[in-house]
Amino acid sequence: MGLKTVSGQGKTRMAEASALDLNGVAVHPGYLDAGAQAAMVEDLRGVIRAAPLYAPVTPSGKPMSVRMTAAGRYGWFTDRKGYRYEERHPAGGAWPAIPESVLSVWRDLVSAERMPDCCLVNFYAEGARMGLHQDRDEADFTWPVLSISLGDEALFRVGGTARKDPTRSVWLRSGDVAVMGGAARLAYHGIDRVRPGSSALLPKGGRINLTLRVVD
Ligand code: MD3
Ligand code: FE
Repeated sequence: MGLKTVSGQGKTRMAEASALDLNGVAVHPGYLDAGAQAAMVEDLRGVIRAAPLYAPVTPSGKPMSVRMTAAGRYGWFTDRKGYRYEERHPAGGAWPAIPESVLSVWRDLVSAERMPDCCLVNFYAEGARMGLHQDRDEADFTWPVLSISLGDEALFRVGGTARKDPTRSVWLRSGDVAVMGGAARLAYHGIDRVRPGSSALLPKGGRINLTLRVVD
């Protein structure tokens, strides 16, 4: 499948011919080439320097295996008090700006009219996972969530809007981008496992996932 010219928001650009559909989630395999991935990781090093990764705790008191930070006006946050968006990192400072390299993916695949308020940064070391859940702490579900995968491959699972709905799985690889819009915006989803050593992008291994969200 080759490239084709597409028009939208008054501009014409080259785009992939198609995305894969996984229960309504549009997966764009290899959306970012190796150079774009490396440049994005450099930008994320700046984010993590300003807002270090921390270990979130669920409202029930369980530590999450994924470490997190964020960029943008809001960061998604969890502790004993509950799930919510916060305007400050737990150390007290405002979150850093979302890098332009990241915003440009949103502009290209979602919209140039409205930018995301939150870029949640999830870091998966070996053994980290994320249980099946919905993303529903945002005010407006008409905006999609966009996800960018960097580093080691991860087994992504997505179901329907009820927890009992059947699920399908796909390996997300470094440079893949997924867009969850329409009915899939409230689909249950999670990460079952990460395949250690499957990518050389991060020198010490692991996986970074970015999720871009419109919060309010
Ligand atoms: C499907 N992150 O941060 S990204 C999360 O890879 C989260 O770190 C996973 O789930 C990760 O909340 C999965 C893909 C994703 C993100 C949001 C979705 C899939 C989604 C929202 C609705 C449906
Ligand atoms: Fe999620």
